[in-house]
Amino acid sequence: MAKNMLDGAQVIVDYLIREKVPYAFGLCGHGNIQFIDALYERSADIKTISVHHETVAGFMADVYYRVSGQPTATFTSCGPGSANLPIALGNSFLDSVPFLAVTGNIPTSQFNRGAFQELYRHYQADFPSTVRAYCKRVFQPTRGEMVPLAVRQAWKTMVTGRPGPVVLDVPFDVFREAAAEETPKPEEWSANISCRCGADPEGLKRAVDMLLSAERPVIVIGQGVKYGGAAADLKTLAEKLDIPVAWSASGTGGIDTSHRLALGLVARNGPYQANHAARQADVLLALGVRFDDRTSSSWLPGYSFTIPPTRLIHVDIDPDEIGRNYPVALGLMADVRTFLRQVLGEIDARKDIGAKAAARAKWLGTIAGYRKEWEAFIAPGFVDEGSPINPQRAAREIDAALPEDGILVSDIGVHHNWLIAFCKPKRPDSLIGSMGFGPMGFGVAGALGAKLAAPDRPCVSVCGDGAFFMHASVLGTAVEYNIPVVWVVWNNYAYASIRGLQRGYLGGRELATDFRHPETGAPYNPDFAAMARSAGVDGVRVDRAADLGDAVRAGIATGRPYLIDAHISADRNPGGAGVWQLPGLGQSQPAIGGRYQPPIFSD
Ligand SMILES: Cc1ncc(C[n+]2csc(CCOP(=O)(O)OP(=O)(O)O)c2C)c(N)n1
Ligand SMILES: [Mg+2]
Repeated sequence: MAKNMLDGAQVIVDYLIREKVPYAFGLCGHGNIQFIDALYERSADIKTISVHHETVAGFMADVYYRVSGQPTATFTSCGPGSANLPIALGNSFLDSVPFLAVTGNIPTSQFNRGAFQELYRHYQADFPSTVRAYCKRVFQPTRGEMVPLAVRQAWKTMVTGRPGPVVLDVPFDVFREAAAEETPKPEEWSANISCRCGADPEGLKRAVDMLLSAERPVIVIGQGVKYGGAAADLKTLAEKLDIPVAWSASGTGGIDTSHRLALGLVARNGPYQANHAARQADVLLALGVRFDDRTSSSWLPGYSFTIPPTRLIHVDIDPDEIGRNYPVALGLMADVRTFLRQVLGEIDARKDIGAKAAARAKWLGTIAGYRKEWEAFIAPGFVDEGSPINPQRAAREIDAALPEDGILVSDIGVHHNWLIAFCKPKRPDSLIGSMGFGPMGFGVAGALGAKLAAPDRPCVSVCGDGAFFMHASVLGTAVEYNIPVVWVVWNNYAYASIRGLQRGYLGGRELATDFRHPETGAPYNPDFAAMARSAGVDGVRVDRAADLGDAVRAGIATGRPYLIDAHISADRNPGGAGVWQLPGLGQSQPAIGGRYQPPIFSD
C-alpha cells in the first residue's frame, strides 16, 4: 500500500469517528476481523461492544439513537452473521431510525465461486438482495478506492429526509485495500445539509384557515413530533388554540401525557376520550403520523377516525405517507417542527384567532365528559390485589416507580399494549416501543442501547417471558460491559398476545402459544431470576402487585444489571374504544362505547 494511505476499514472507522459515533455494536466472524482490527486501532475514539447475537447489536444501535439522536454503527460478518441482522434492520427501517450496518462479505476475487458463506445462487456475494427490503439503501464498494464515496453517501442517505438504516456491505479484501489518503469530512458531505423543509406558503395559509374555523379540532401526533424535536412547538400551538392532542403509539410522549389537552392514545386499545374525540373531529391535524392499522382501528370508520367527513390535514416529511390510507383535505410535505413554527408565525399575524374560541371551549367540555366515563371504566383495574398480578395494575406500578427522566423500553406482546395504554410519560423519550416491524427482543436488547445513550437515567426493559427467553444472551452483555439496566420479565407463561387472538378469534383453539411442562401439564418457564443469577445479574421474583414498584426501585438503586421475574395474569386483554380486524377472522369489539355514526346533513 502506498505510504500514508488508509485502507477501506480504516476509512470507515475514521469516518464514524468524524461523525461522532461513540459505539460500534457487533459480533465477529472471519468476514469482519479486518474491520474489528481497524476498530482496535482507534479504540480510544470509538468503543466496541461485542454482543452474543447480531440482532441485539441492531436493537442497541436503534434505541441508542431514539434516546440520544446520535446514529451509531453495527458490524457483522459475512453469511449467517449478517443474516442475523435483517430483523433489526426491518425494525429500524419501519420506525425510521438510522444506523449504519457494516456487513462483511467474501473477497471479490472469490465472487461467484461458492466460497464459504457466499450467497451466490442468484447473484454473486448477494447479501444486498437479502436486505434491500429491510433498509433504506445498500452500498457495496468492490474496490478500496470506492469506500470513501460509499461511506459518505451511506451516512448522508441514512440521516437525510426520512431517516433509516443503511447497509455498507464490504467484501473481505476491500477492508484491506488502499482506499484514500484522507477520509471525507462530514462538514462537506452531511453535517450541513438541512431537511427541515417547510410547507408551501399557500398550503400553510389554508391549514391555518382550516384550524381557525374548526369547531371540533383534534391534533394527532406521531413519531415525527418526538424525533423531529417538535414537542415544545406542538405544546405552544395546542395551548394557543386550545386544541386537544391525541397520539399514535409511536407519538406517545410527544406531549406530556398529564397535560390538560392530552387526550391519550388513538388505537384499538386507546381510551374513550381519545378515540371518541378523534372520530368526531371536524378538522384533524395529523403530524408525522402513518395511520397504521393499530392506530386507525384497521381503518374501519367510526372507531378511531371518520375521514371523511373529518377534514384531514396531513403533514409529513415523507409524501409517501400522505394519502396512503385516508383522503386528505390538505396534504403538506414538511418537517413537522418547521411547519409548527410556520403555523405559529401565521397565527400571530392573524387578528381573529378567538373567533371560534367558544366552540372550542365547548368541545373541550364535551371531551372532559368522555374522559370521566373512561376513568370510571378503568378504575377497578388499579386496585386489584390479585395474584398473578393484574396487568393494568402492573403497568401502572412499573410506570409510577420510574422517575420523570426514566426510560422504559417495551418489547412486543400483550405487555406492550398494556404499557402504551397506562404509562404516563412526560417526555418524548421516556416510553420507547417498536410499532412498525414489531420484532420480539426489541425491548430486551434495546434497553442496553438506552442506558449507554443516557448513563445517568434509569433504564428499564419491560419484556415478555417469550421474548426474554429468545434473547437472554443480553444478560452476559450487560455484565461484560457493566450496563445497569433493569429487566422486568412480564411472566405470563405464554406468547400471550397470540394466545389471546386464538381465544378471541378462533373459539379458544389453543396450540403452540403457551409454555407447559410435558409431564404435569403445569405452566413452564425457566426460573428467570436464577437464570439471571447464573449470569452474574441480580434476580428476584415478584408475585404481588404491591411489591412490583418497590422491586423496580430497588433494581434501579443497585446500579447494577437486575432482573425482576414478575408473575402477571394473561387472562385479561387491554380494552379500549377502538377495534382491530384480522380479515377473514373478524374484528374485536370496543370495550367502551360503540361505532360513531356521523350525522347526515342535508344541503
Ligand atoms: C421475532 C418475532 N417472532 C414472532 C413474533 C410474533 N409475536 C408477536 S407477539 C408474540 C408473543 C410474545 O410473547 P411474550 O414475549 O411472552 O409477550 P406477551 O405477549 O406474552 O406479553 C409473538 C410470538 C414477533 N413479533 N417477533
Ligand atoms: Mg408472555
